[in-house]
Amino acid sequence: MNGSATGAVALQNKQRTLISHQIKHRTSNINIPIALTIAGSDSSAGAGIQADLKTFSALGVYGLTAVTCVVAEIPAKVSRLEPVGVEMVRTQIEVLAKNFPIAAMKTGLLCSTAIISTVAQAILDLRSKTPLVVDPVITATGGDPLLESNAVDTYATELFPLATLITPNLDEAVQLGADKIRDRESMERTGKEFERKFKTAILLKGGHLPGNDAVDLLFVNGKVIEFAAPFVRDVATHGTGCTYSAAITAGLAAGLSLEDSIARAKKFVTACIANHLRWKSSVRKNIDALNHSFGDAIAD
Ligand code: PXL
Repeated sequence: MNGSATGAVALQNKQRTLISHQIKHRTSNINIPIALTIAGSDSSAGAGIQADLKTFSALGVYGLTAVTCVVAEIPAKVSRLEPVGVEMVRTQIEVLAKNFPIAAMKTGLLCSTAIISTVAQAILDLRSKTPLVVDPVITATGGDPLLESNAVDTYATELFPLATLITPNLDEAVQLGADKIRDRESMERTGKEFERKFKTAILLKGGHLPGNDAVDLLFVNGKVIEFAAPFVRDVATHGTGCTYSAAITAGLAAGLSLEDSIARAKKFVTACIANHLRWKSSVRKNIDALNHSFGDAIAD
């Protein structure tokens, strides 16, 4: 080794020593709850598994992922979507469930009938009572279709019966068989009908109804519970559904009740929108992204 190389190694060692002195070692992380997301990858990282992982981290939960499809997109436009093979989807779920104490799970974009069926069977095979939040993703925020057109029935027959909570927005509710929802009254009618039909709790998200608040209604055990927050205007909100359902899942993983998980998640998603990031794009006017990075501030 020549003189300058020896000097470089000595410097590296010095840096290493300095760094290791700065890091506090904490090994007792066994109490960190674990949540699994079974969802698609969004290349622009505002939605999908990327949003789920950021949300889990912000809320103090360790996130695991089973990837169902890969989407090349920016917030306003989907360019290409490729499903992952069903065996690969099944194996991801199986190895994770065998090895980690998963405390709650969610599904996001499942993209095809075959993947919905595979995920439902893999979850059934776990024979566990782990809470499951199903976000029935059908269309991207920008309007592009994400789910095979005939796959909606498979949701209803195979996956919904395993769910602790289903979280449709108003458009998804219509695609799942509801009449058009125009007001609070038709929201209540639809939610009650869905709770009876799908035999599980429903969180119907009314974000797009007129008014100053974004109002969501939880239908559980025959009761209706309202969650409202001021509507944040003039932000492109790609990924809010994923973030909301991931935050609910994080709450369930941490042992909160369904109602408390939703109340905290509503605050979290509203704060992510209010504190959004914005960049100027060379091709379009702006790119907005949710800001997931301040979970502690709203956690309690
Ligand atoms: O926001 C819905 C959604 C869910 N999952 C993935 C997505 C999108 C929207 O584009 O890409 C992977």
